[in-house]
Amino acid sequence: MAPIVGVIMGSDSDWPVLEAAGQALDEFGVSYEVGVYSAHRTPQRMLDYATGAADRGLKVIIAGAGGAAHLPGMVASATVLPVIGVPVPLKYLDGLDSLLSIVQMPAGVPVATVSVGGARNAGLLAVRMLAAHDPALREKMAAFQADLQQLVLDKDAALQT
Ligand code: RP5
Repeated sequence: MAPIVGVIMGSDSDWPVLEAAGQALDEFGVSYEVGVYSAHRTPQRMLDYATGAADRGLKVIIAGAGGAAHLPGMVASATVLPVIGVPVPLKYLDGLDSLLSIVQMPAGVPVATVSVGGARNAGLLAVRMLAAHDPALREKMAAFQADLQQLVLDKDAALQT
C-alpha cells in the first residue's frame, strides 16, 4: 500500500521517540513511510520532501525533532498538508527547548504540536485526521476510544472490590 503518512525526524537518534507514532499507525492499518530530514543539515532535501509530499499522495506529515527543533515548522511552511510536530527531549532542558521551537509558530503556518515525547498521540491524531474522510477508520477510532473507556471503568471496578 502506498504510504499516506510521512513520519520524519531530524536525526535517527529521534527514532526511539518517533517509533510510537509508527506503532499507533500500525494499529489502525495506516500505511506510512519513515525518513530522516534535518532542517539544518539537509535543508534542501527537507524542502524537496515537503514540496513533493502532497503530490506523492501523502495526507499527513508527522515531524519530530529535538533542541532547536525547526523541522516541523519548516516543513509546514513548504506543504499544504497538515503537519503534526513531536518535540523530542534531549539531554538538556527536558525537551522544553524542542517544545517551544515547535509550538510557537507564526500565524498562518500551523503545526499541531503534541506533548514532549508524545509521538503516540501524534500517530493517533493523524488517524483522526484521516478518519474524517474514511468511515471505516472512523469506526476503528470509535472502537479504540470505547476500549480506552472500558479500561478506566475496569480499573475503577477493581478499586471497589
Ligand atoms: C536535532 O538534533 C535532531 O532532531 C535531534 O533531536 C538532535 C540531535 O541530533 P543528532 O546529533 O543525534 O544527529 O536536529
